[in-house]
Order: sequence, then C-alpha cells, then structure tokens
Amino acid sequence: MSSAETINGVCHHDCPDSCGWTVTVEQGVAVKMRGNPAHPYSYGELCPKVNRFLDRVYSPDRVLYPLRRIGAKGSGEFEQITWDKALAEIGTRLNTIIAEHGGEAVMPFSDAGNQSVLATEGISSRFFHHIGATRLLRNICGPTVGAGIRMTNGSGLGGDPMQLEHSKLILLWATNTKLTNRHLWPVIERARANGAKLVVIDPIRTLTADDCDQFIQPLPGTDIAMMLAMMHVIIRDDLLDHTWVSAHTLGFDELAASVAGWTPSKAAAACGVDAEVIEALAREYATIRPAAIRTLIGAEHHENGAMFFRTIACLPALTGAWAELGGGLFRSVGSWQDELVDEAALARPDLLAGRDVRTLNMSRLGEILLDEQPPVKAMIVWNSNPLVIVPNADAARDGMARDDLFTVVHEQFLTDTAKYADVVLPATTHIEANDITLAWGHLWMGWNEAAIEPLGQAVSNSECFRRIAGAMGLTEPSLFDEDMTILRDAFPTIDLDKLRADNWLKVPFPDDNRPWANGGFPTQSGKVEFASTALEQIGQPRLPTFVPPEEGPQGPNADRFPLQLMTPKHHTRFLNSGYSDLPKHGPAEGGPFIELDVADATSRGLVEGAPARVFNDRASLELRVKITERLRPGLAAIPWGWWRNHHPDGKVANSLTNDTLTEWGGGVAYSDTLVQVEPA
Ligand SMILES: Nc1nc2c(c(=O)[nH]1)N[C@H]1C(S)=C(S)[C@@H](COP(=O)(O)OP(=O)(O)OC[C@H]3O[C@@H](n4cnc5c(=O)[nH]c(N)nc54)[C@H](O)[C@@H]3O)O[C@H]1N2
Ligand SMILES: Nc1nc2c(c(=O)[nH]1)N[C@H]1C(S)=C(S)[C@@H](COP(=O)(O)OP(=O)(O)OC[C@H]3O[C@@H](n4cnc5c(=O)[nH]c(N)nc54)[C@H](O)[C@@H]3O)O[C@H]1N2
Ligand code: SF4
Ligand SMILES: [Mo]
Repeated sequence: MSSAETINGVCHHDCPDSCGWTVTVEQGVAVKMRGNPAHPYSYGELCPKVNRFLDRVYSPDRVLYPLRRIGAKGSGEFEQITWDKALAEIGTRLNTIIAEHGGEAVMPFSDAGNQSVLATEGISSRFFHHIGATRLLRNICGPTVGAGIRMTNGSGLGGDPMQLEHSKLILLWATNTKLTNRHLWPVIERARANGAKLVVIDPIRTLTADDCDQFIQPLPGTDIAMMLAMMHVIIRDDLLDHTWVSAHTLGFDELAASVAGWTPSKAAAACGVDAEVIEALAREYATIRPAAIRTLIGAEHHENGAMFFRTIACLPALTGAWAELGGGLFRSVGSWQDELVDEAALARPDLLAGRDVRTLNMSRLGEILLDEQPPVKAMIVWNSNPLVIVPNADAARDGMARDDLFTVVHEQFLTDTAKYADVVLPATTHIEANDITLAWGHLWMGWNEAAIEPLGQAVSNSECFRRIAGAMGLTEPSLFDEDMTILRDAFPTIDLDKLRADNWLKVPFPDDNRPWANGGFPTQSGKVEFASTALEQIGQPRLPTFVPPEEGPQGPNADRFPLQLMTPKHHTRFLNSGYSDLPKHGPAEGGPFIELDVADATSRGLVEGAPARVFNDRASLELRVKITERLRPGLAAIPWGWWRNHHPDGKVANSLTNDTLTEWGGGVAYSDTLVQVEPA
C-alpha cells in the first residue's frame, strides 16, 4: 500500500485564473503536482509556469535560511545566519530608526507575488499601522481600471466572465487572454462554437490576436479616440438603445454633442485604424447582441489609462448591452470577492491611533528613495521584485543602493531586489502554507491547504511579520494572532471549516448574472454617468476626452526618440518576473531581445540577431534585434520579465520605462515610453 496522500490547494500567483491544484505527498515530500479536475474554472489544467512548480519548490537556488549581506549592495554576497541573529539585527535597526526618525521612516513594499489573504495582509498591514509607517499606494496593477470605470458606473464591479459563453460578439480589448488568462479561452471557444465573433484590439499582434476573427491594431494609448468615434457612429446612425439610455444614464445630450465632431476619419488619424474599420466595429458592436467587452490591465498602463476605462464603460450603456446575458463590460471580478472581507478587522487601520501618516506611490520607488523628505530609512519588501518590475527601474536601483537605507527582503529566491537587502529572510512557497485566495478572474474563492512542511527555515509572510514584531519588542496582541484567527476575523460571514473541506466556494453574485440589467448603478445619480460631476471635481474633463500621451509621438521628445516601446508580458513560462531565473524556464525562452518591424530595423542598419543599443533619457541598454511582424512600424517591444543578470549590462526592460502617473487613479504609464535604437 502506498503511503502517498493528496492535498488540494489553489494557485496564489498574481493571475486571474487562481487554478485548483492537487499535490501528492510521500513521506513529507511533494512528488507530484497536477491541476485539480474538480475545480469549477480551471478543470484540471495548470499552465506552462506552474506545471513545473515542484522544481521551484525544490530548486537548489531557494533561499532557505536567513542571510546577511557581506558584500556591497547588489553584489549578491551573503552569509547564512540564524533566525535569532537576523531578528536581533532587524529589531535593533528598526527600533533605532523609529526612535531617531519616527515610524514614517519605515516603508513597506509589496505587491501580489502571493495574492492570498494572509500572504498579502495577514499581520503585515497591522504591523505597519501599529508602528506608524509610511503607507504604500499599491496602484501598479488594477486600481486605475477600477478608478476609471467608477467615474462612469459608480463602482468598478463588472460582469462574470463565465457569461461570455452567451455572447455573440466578444471584444478582447487590450487583453492577451491566451497568455494571461488562459483558462477563460475555453469559455470564449464555446461562444465561438455558438457563432460568436471574436475581435482582438491590441497594438501588438499577440498570441491571442493570432487566433481571432478580426484583429484591430491601434497605436498604443489612442483607443479613446476610437471609442469616441464608435459612440459618434452609434448615435449618428441611431443604433442606441433609447429606452435603456433614458432610464439608466445621465448626460446623454452632452455626450452626443461632444462626440459629434469625432468622426471615424478624425479618430483614424489619431489611432491609425482605418475609418471604415471603426465604422464597421461600431455598427457590429451595437447590432450583434449580446455584445461583451473583455478587458484586464494592459490599457491602464498609459498616461490616459483611467480615461480609457471611464470611456469604455460608456459603450455598453449606450447600446443597453447590460440588459442581456453575455452583454456588458467584463473585467477583474476581484471587487466582488473583496466585498466578503472585513478589511477593518484584517488590516486594523485603527492601530494608527489617529496618526496622519504619508502615503507614497509604489510606482515612484526611485524618486521616493532618492528624493523624498523626510527620507525613507528602512524598507521591508515581500511578495515583489521591485528592481525588475517598477518603471524607471534604475532610479529604484540607485535608491536601494543607498548605504543609509536598511532593507529587509522576505523572498524565495535571491532576486535582483534581494541582492540589495541587508537581511534576506526565507519565504515559504504556497504548498508550504495555508491561505485563502480571492480570485479576480472568476467567482470562486479558494482554500489552499499546505501540502508539506516549510523547507529549511522558511516561514510564511504572516509568520515573518509576527517574528519581526516580536523582535522589536512590540506587545500589541493582534500582531501575534494565529492564522486561523486572522482569517475568521477577516471573513465573518464565511464558514471557513466548510470552505476548507470543499476547497472553494462561489462568492455572492446577482442571481440572473446580469448585475446592471435594470440599472441601479452606485453613482450619486444612480445612473451611468456619461457626464460626470465627480470627474470635474477632481479637475478632469466631465466628458470622455482623448488626450494623447505626453511621452508619445505627439509629445516634445518624439524627434529624439521616435519609437514607441512596449514591454509586455509575453513568455509563456514566466509570471511577471517570476520563473525567468529557473533553468527550465528562462533558457527555454531564449533570453531578452527587442522586436522591431523590418522597415525600422533596416533604416537603422539592423538585421535579425544584430546587437542594438536601445536608449532614452532614463537609460541605455544593449539587446539583440528580432525582426517581427507583430508590430507596426514606429513601435518596438522588449518582452519583459528578465532579471538584471540576464542582460549583459545589468539593466532591465524597465530601466527605460515611463514612471509618469495616470491622470487619476494613481496607476503608471509603462506603455507610454519613447526610445531610439541604433547599432551597438
Ligand atoms: N503568462 C502570464 N500570465 C499572466 C501574467 C504573466 O506575467 N504571464 N501576469 C499576470 C498579471 S500581474 C496581470 S495584471 C495580467 C494582465 O493581463 P492582461 O491585461 O491581459 O495583459 P497585459 O499583457 O498587461 O496587457 C494586455 C495587452 O494590452 C495591450 N495594450 C497595451 N497598451 C494598449 C493600448 O493602448 N491599447 C490596446 N488596445 N491595447 C494595449 C498589450 O499590447 C497587451 O497585449 O496577466 C496575468 N497573467
Ligand atoms: N515593463 C513592465 N513592467 C511591469 C508590467 C509589465 O507588463 N511590463 N506589469 C506590471 C504588473 S501588472 C504587475 S502586477 C507587476 C508585478 O510585480 P511583482 O508582483 O513584483 O512581480 P513578480 O515578479 O511576480 O514578483 C513577485 C515576487 O514575490 C515572490 N513571492 C512569491 N510568493 C511569495 C510568498 O508567499 N512570500 C514572499 N515573501 N514572496 C513571495 C516571488 O518569488 C517573486 O520574486 O509588475 C508590473 N511591471
Ligand atoms: S499562474 Fe495562473 S494559469 Fe498558472 S496555475 Fe496559477 S492561476 Fe493557473
Ligand atoms: Mo498585474
């Protein structure tokens, strides 16, 4: 008889799919990991990243013990130390910094490297509130989408993507579904089998674009012009749903007047898509029903990223698409899940005890560390690899190199960021800790049961913060709550024992799957706001408006830097910057490169494989050229996710990218980056 047991969990990665998995364990060792066929969304499939998750868990490169830096920051030279020594140093340094400079001198830095509840906020939020640390605005991914849609609909809540199955027209607008949201693809395929037309709108001919019925390739950052022209056509040709518009929207006459001048030919000049294509898209969008718009994050990363989402949310209101099953706007459903969380109990903002602490935006890490006054003196990093993922990343690297900055990084691997730490603490992987994952691509929240004991001396994120709090001599009881206590407090309405036994549960969602069929939008007017006083109040145009990016072809630097640079997620084996350093992932993707259209390459004397220098005022980096048909002339792309050690000059794609914030919502404009390219 085999002694193997199987344990169910869910994927923790920052990915919409939150797949179910099953780990087979023999004598405490995980020997097999497969998708769980019973999972109601992923149905037993994982992905090219996580299919080899056990290689990650048991990688010889895992950080399994506390490390103290012995070389220069960034050198990667560390010595192994005990937890006691590591904690003694951390406790002393943090207490000294707080005594001398106050709590705000300490800054957290984290993202969604493990997007589960305990891993993101269990203890850590309480800890930073309690010590009065600087708050981090975590707006690098997603909040701007919500902030944009909220100005039109009053909330960022969207439809359940599973309902795309009922759609007859699906616009995948700035989302690379087959790469980034692969388990939604079968739903889309079912719709297509029932006659749905699939349109992909993307400046890059992606994997998803290769598999659609119609591909529309606008210039980056210009879609708003196309949307305005679509509304122009829909109103001009009287293709709107008058009944729905008059019952559930506000400001139609103002909108109609403002899009009257947005003819398809005017939009064509702005976005590089033929006027006839825009005309036809508008007509199909209004007449093929139900019509769905699916979007995730890609379009948020522009200077006009919030306005993109504010404007796109007007389309389904104009045509009354919300009334139909399979119609409407479909984005992250994370906000439906968040409604279950008692945030006050989980994060305990009351521990701030009335202190008014500053908030700094994670996208400006370089500026924060180099210029912010009073300076940040200590940074604790977990769930993120900022030196690869923030825009203008060399400024962040220069900031992290500061000798007077004390940095703790809790990580599984010696990432670029960990190499700049004073102390690295070993983190568990997701098969080593219990947690709850709230999915943002579907409506099932999942329980993750730890399958094995932590390897080496690794600890989960919540345990790490309990230990740091203890090392500082803090006595606030909630900083030492057990994981189950935290979860019970955070989910007062959920039967956690049942969730644990069942592995997942579907979060509440309107019964007929049409959340706004009969209006009821949570705006002040209760309607979809084509004209928005709330926007006016924050100094933004009250109507959907196209403003071309400052760092774009119309901007002041376009002469010196004539190419628009995209730095997209692209490699099927990477998850953001995760996995690129693993031997079965990075080498299989072949190393970093820059993609150029043949005309742009030839005019610069560059051929396939040639070394090129890619530069702007932020940085210069050397890459080999790949000639591509995925881009139109004037565009360049550096697929993203590689670390500094994968580049000969120690740079990364984000060394070049724009850290200008979105017009509202606090997001960042990675994809409005101009560069020039020349032979190296
Ligand atoms: N395999 C894999 N899956 C992932 C990830 C990963 O790294 N690898 N990352 C995960 C994360 S964190 C996220 S946020 C999601 C993101 O999921 P998506 O939003 O689907 O992915 P992105 O690649 O950020 O952007 C999608 C597309 O937007 C396009 N785009 C950029 N600017 C514009 C524009 O102005 N107009 C239009 N029409 N299109 C534009 C890009 O070219 C890109 O193809 O994916 C998640 N899933
Ligand atoms: N140029 C460019 N830049 C981008 C993007 C882009 O498309 N192009 N995408 C942006 C987007 S959408 C996002 S979301 C961000 C992603 O930015 P990050 O979330 O920083 O991305 P990752 O590279 O996945 O880094 C997560 C890190 O968390 C660690 N980790 C995983 N699990 C745990 C855990 O349980 N505990 C601890 N302590 N650590 C853990 C992993 O080892 C990994 O190093 O990047 C953004 N940056
Ligand atoms: S990374 Fe995404 S697709 Fe892959 S297993 Fe995790 S949730 Fe599923
Ligand atoms: Mo993201």
